[in-house]
Amino acid sequence: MTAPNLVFIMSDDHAAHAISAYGSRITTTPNLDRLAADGVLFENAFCTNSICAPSRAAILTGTYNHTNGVTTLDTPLDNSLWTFPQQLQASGWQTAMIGKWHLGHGPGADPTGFDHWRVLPGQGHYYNPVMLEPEGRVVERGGYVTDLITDDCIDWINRRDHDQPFALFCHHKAPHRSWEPPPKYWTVDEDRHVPWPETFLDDLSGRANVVQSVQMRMMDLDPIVDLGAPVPEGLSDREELDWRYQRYIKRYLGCVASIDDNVGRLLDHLDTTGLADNTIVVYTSDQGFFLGDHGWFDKRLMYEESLRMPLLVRWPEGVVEPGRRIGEIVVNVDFGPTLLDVCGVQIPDEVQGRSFKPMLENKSVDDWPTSMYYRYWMHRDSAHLCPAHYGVRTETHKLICYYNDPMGQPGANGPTDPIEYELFDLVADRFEVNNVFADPAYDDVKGELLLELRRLQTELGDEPWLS
Ligand SMILES: [Ca+2]
Repeated sequence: MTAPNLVFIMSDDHAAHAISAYGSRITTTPNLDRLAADGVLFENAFCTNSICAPSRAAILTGTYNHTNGVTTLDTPLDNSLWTFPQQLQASGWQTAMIGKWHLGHGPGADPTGFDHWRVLPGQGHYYNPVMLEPEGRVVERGGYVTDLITDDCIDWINRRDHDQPFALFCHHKAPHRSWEPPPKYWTVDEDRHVPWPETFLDDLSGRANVVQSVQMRMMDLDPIVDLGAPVPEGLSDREELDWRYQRYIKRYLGCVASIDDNVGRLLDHLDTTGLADNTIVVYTSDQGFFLGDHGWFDKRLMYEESLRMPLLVRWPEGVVEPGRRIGEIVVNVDFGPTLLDVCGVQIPDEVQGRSFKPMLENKSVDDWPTSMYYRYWMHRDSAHLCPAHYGVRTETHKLICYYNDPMGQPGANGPTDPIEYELFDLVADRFEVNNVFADPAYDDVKGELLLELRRLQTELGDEPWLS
């Protein structure tokens, strides 16, 4: 087998439940579904910290944020750290990073390990974005960001050295806040009433106080900046809530539709150039997103909609039984070692993640972990007031400890709040509306999960919070 190529497509804040292959109730994504049909779909791929920069750093370095230092949005990536694209480059792959980087800029944080890079500064813009290249070059672009990033990816594929394998990182900005779809999708959903999620009217009773006070409600969206229009006069509270949700979700889904179109365009290009058979295509997002679930937008919390990453892997020469859905828990730090493994490249010992290549080949892995560790550090972040927490998720339960302390982390704010816990039985309560932490019937489960949390922290080298 010749060395495979890699096309790694990552969008920003694209929740799995906005992909039809994941059973979305609100949209269809035919091109992403193509990837799921021809490859495998991971039902339980989770991020280890549900915000942009930390998840990106975890993917690139194969390590948790307490190890790589990118704990919050205000902690750039030290670009002298090992990353899996660097390893691919050193092993003979041509590499390119195009689109959203969001791990800092300048000599200590610019992308490394890439033969070519052209990235958005910070969050970048949806329309007519500026893009950055090595040596401080600034490129002014005219057009819509998702189209432009795809154009650049296709262009780079065409002008690469055809004698070497390649690894292309196509990182979309969309569908990040503030949502600006392309003109094609401005009015397409105008007359549709998008159904509310099951937990849209969740009153959050029984959940931690710090969770009840996050500023992620529909009413916390800025009508002009986020929704593109002032709230119409004369609406009842419930009517305004629905107006906000419809504006929010339609703009979000318009951005998603453009991602899907452009994934299709890239897949078509691999087909027409004869590259598809020997190219691994990955689609993921840096984390999930609340699409009105629990009444919220945004991410950060360890709840399912935010924790879950879409993960689709197409690998024609390696995936056995295409169309399969894989239920094992995998995490973002596993992505790098897996892709190195698939490419036949050695995985260094410092990597904390583990290769799930055998799952692609439909082989069982006897000692694969059945729990995962999560930590969000950015206490009371200025935009959402989301609390600092860590937790453990198993195949059936989730325990979250809101330790509620900024701990001097960049971008985290005081004051410290009292420690609180949540425990969810994911089998009986998949929407996480019933916190059973204080329920005596769950005392045994609670004890086991507290021990498992501590075990994971010890194994991964993280420090528990101490009062
Ligand atoms: Ca993100």
